[in-house]
Amino acid sequence: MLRAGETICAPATGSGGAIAVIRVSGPLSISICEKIFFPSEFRIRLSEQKGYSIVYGEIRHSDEIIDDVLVSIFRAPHSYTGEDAIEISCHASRYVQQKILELLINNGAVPANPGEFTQRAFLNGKMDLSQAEAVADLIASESQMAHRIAINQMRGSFSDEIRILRADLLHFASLIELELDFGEEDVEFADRTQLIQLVDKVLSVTRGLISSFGLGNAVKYGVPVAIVGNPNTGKSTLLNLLLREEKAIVSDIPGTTRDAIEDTVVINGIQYRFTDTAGLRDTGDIIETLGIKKTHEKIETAAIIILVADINEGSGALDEALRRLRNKAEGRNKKLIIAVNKTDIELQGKRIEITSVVKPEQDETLMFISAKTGEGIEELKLRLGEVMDQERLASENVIISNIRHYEALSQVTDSLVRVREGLESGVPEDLIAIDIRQAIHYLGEITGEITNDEILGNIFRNFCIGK
Ligand SMILES: Nc1nc2c(ncn2[C@@H]2O[C@H](COP(=O)(O)OP(=O)(O)OP(=O)(O)O)[C@@H](O)[C@H]2O)c(=O)[nH]1
Ligand SMILES: [Mg+2]
Repeated sequence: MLRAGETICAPATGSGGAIAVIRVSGPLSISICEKIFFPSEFRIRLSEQKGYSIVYGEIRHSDEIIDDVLVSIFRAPHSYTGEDAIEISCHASRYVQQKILELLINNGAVPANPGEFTQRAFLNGKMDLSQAEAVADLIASESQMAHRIAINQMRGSFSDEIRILRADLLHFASLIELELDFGEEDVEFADRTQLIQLVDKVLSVTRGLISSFGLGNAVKYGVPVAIVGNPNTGKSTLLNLLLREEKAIVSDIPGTTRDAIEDTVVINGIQYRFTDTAGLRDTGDIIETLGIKKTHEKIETAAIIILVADINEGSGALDEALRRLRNKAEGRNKKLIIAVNKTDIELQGKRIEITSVVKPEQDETLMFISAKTGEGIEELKLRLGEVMDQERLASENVIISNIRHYEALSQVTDSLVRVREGLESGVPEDLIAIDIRQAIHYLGEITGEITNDEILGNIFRNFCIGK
């Protein structure tokens, strides 16, 4: 997998646009490019240029001019990868790009693997592993919040936090191991109470990070929101309104929606994944029954549920729907928004009746909307943001969104819980030291201080080519 001596090349830009960038990195970058690139100022030699300079000229193959290009020169270690590197800005024709890559390869470069530029940056110490992962997250980010989490991680705030924890634990380990060295003499260098305090401090940080994962993960992939309710209450109308698109079929026939219909939209900086579902009722229709089964599955996986009710069906129907939903969501940390719909055709007194009978519990909100006129929709959107803990997202707190980090932090926490128990119940130092070492190991895996080909392979395989 490691082939640091090679010079790699790949297109760095996606399809579309007028200009494309081809990236070259490795010890022979400049000399390979010199063979195919001819500066318009003929006295200029690429190999004599300083880093961060740009040269204008032609890419040629024998006598054939392939393109007018700009060549940017980077000198090790001042490049993304830390190696000598070249970026060729050419026109975005697929033919031109292919031709330039061919020329580069014929002159000694090799095609880059997915993520190989970033992997080299990691191996050359330009960034740690969690920062490298954040690069991929940044490229994939589609909302302000996903962007914020990625950029914080890329700038190293998460890595810093992990490194502090690791340093704390290394200090702890050294105290314990010192005692081990003096094993026979029964000395205690480390004050137990202080050790317990240190473990508690680290534990509170790792637990905080772990608990941010649900939020971080939802923000990264779109917060799953299930729109559920009785047939004909206006679920599909609401979906279309939120997506600003006629995505789902709307009709006055109960049981119109049979399959779960899903799409994402960014509202106030957060991406949501809304799923419109088949209305819940007993039916003999086989297809509809399958749809209703899907609705139940969506309720399971949603972070937020919007229960849509028809205002004119009154509190009885709503209470019944609510009771069933609460039973189903019992014990799971789901937020519920009760959206009483069709306020535009409210029969007199219905709103008052519903408000006086239906009592939202904790994590539930009752609101009145019209999916037809848009009344109350802004409030609904705001409420979605509040439910998503927007303040916490906007704060400087580190939020993790990467399952690999989550799993490593869970291991750290498990090890530290054992350490704490061990300290309290007087377990021998050598056993405690093992758990401490394990916690340190897993923290090191996050930043890449400890790594192996398998971990690296898993991470960089998911990158695109050219990154
Ligand atoms: N007046 C009024 N009619 C609405 C409103 N929302 C939906 N409707 C109408 O109610 C009927 C049912 O709407 P749908 O959006 O298809 O309802 P649904 O909940 O998706 O229905 P199923 O898919 O059958 O479960 C349609 O005729 C809509 O035009 C509203 O806010 N006001
Ligand atoms: Mg529908």
